[in-house]
Amino acid sequence: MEASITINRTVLTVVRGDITKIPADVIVNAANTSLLGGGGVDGAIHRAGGPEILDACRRIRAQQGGCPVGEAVITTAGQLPAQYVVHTVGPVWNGGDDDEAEKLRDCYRNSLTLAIEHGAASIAFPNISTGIYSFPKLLAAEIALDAVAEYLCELADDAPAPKRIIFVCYDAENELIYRETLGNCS
Ligand code: AR6
Repeated sequence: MEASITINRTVLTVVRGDITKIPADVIVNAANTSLLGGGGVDGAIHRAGGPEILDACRRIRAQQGGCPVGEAVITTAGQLPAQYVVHTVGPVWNGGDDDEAEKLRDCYRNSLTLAIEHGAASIAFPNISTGIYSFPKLLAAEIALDAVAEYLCELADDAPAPKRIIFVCYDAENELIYRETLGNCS
């Protein structure tokens, strides 16, 4: 069952599943600064999307030398049921005194900006930094939902807005946390 709320002109939805199977205009990847792939959702996206995605990441690397933490780049989605993949680099959790919260907010904001610039009506986010990078899941969910809600509320009335943002939770704990956190937003 889906949980959802509407903020401004956008429906926010929480689903459980594999983001590589979600049909959306933009799928967001939790990448690393090298942009050369890795484990977790990054590995799954490159496996399912095929080599075109890595080729595009290599071209970006050649131009700008990777992607700093909190920033985002956009590539083809290869064979995925999406038009684009936005690769953003979440912070490694380091106890909380290293601006991790602000860096995670930046991931969501910068990913939204790139996706909207590319005309995305639907955007799917994974739970950035909550796997290999060990960000506490509840805090990460609160930051994700707050950053996205604030971004949508700040959009001008005549600015393009996505119709749908999907928070894709892979594990049961994140799904429960997101459902509860989303419930507290309404
Ligand atoms: N679909 C949706 N979510 C997934 C999937 C999937 N197929 N697979 C895992 N997750 P992680 P991070 C969830 O570790 O913490 C990589 O090696 C997972 O349950 O993928 O940002 C990169 O190259 C978790 O909730 O990303 C970086 O080096 C969430 O995705 C590093 O990991 C994020 O977990 C980034 O670490």
